[in-house]
Amino acid sequence: MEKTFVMIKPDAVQRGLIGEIISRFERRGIKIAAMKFMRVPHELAEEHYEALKSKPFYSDLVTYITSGPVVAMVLEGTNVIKVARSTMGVTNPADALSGTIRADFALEIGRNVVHGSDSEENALKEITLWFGENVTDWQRNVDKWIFE
Ligand code: IDP
Ligand code: MG
Repeated sequence: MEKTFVMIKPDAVQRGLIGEIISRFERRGIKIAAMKFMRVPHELAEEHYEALKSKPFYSDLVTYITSGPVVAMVLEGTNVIKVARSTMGVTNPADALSGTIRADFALEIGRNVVHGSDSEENALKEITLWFGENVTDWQRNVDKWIFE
């Protein structure tokens, strides 16, 4: 079963949106395989966003992600990399479809409330970076009603 890395960013934590956001994934049928509430160390933020190092917004992005606690998660399910991102909506909340997390809870690209891995390669990289081996393999009783 596919896995992805999702983070509830500091703005969403400060705004009391943790439950709302997790509910969206849970209700869709996505399974939680790991979760932690934490302050992001500067080096971890830099490594997580390494691919964006050359972007003009990179240092603001690292400041944003380290500005308060986040909820880091590993989510599991059929096509979960793609499905988690479609549940989140596109990067700029102004362009996100209504009903997605970013459209429903955010206005600006630099305060877009959630992160989700964008490829199999990055999902694996991010899960390893944030959780190492601490991912829980478990069976839900409802799995047979969600996974064919
Ligand atoms: P994604 O989060 O939808 O995968 P990425 O292009 O990977 O989008 O960018 C990572 C994060 O960097 C975004 O979620 C957003 O917080 C921030 N970001 C991206 N583009 C901009 C920008 O043009 N200005 C400010 N922040 C940006
Ligand atoms: Mg990205």
